[in-house]
Amino acid sequence: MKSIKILTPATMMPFVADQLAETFTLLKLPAPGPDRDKAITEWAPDVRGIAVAGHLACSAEMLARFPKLEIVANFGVGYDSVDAKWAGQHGIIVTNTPDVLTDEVADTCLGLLLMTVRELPQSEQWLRAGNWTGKGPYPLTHNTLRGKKIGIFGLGRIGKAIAKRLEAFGVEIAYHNRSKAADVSYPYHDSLVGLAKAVDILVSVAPGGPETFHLINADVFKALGPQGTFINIGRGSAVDEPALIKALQDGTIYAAGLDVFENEPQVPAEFLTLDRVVLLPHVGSGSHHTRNLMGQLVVDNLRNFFAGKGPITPVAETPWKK
Ligand code: NAP
Ligand code: 8YV
Repeated sequence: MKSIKILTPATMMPFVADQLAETFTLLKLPAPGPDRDKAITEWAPDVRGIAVAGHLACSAEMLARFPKLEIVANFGVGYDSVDAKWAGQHGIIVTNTPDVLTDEVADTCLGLLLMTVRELPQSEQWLRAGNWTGKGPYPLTHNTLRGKKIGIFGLGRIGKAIAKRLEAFGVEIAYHNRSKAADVSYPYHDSLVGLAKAVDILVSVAPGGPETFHLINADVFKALGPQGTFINIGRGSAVDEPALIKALQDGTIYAAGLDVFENEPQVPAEFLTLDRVVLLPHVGSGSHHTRNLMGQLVVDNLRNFFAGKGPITPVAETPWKK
């Protein structure tokens, strides 16, 4: 398979790049700028596979530059940075990394939820600043998980793993998807506003992309209400961030915990000025254990595909037909 040329950004994790270089001829793309563009123009005619993470947007325009492209292996379960619909229409397979990260992301989500509701980062900061001895105990929190209803927007693989953990916390769970899930008995809401109205805490683990773009908007925050908490572990593009900032500033909702943002790694400065907000730098799947499993799936998808055995985890828009 050494004659097969695979393109990847130079920032791809070494665990992945090293294995790809063992099997294929690996072309490492320089950082964005004129050098990257020159390299793409020079290499594009021969590239048959791309290994990519969110840091290289594979729009239709980008994919169209590679006439011999057969497969895009995405590092991540969310593949909103790849135009999979266009790929499907042009006979290109897209793969992602489902399941191997589900439990890690669900664990992180529960951590973020508890941090936000019980103000754990703020109280730790209180101790570090010497306030415990100076000013006394950290103030009691108004927020709690006790007696709360939690709504999950995007009850798929990760959403269900979050719900399973939440069951052990003794809270009520409800959800919104485009369609009712067959394998759960949690109350289903056919609208996001309806779900937000019915719960105290809204957790989004919905995918990004045009279908969810800014769906979590001012109406949703109004429905969640002044005691409400919003947690996002899905994608930042699903949230109207200015509306969220306003809702937090004027008390439309009480608190938020965010692992994802619309223009990562940029985080709107207003979030940093708000007291009842917990901010994480997209660390949902970020352990060596889980990132290695994801990386291995990227490598295995490419190796399997070019060995003629088909992709392991093709996305819905590009089903594998032998
Ligand atoms: P999944 O199994 O495909 O679940 C996605 C769920 O969202 C499905 O239940 C789907 O149900 C629902 N959904 C999709 N589009 C919707 C829409 N327009 N309106 C309402 N519901 C919609 O995916 P997953 O493995 O759980 O991953 C979910 C997302 O988590 C990923 O796409 C990624 O963006 C994010 N993620 C974040 C991190 C992190 O580090 N923060 C890590 C991993 C994943 P219906 O089809 O019935 O609508
Ligand atoms: C990754 C993620 O950190 O899988 C996803 O969709 O958001 C995360 O697990 C990200 O995709 C790596 O770029």
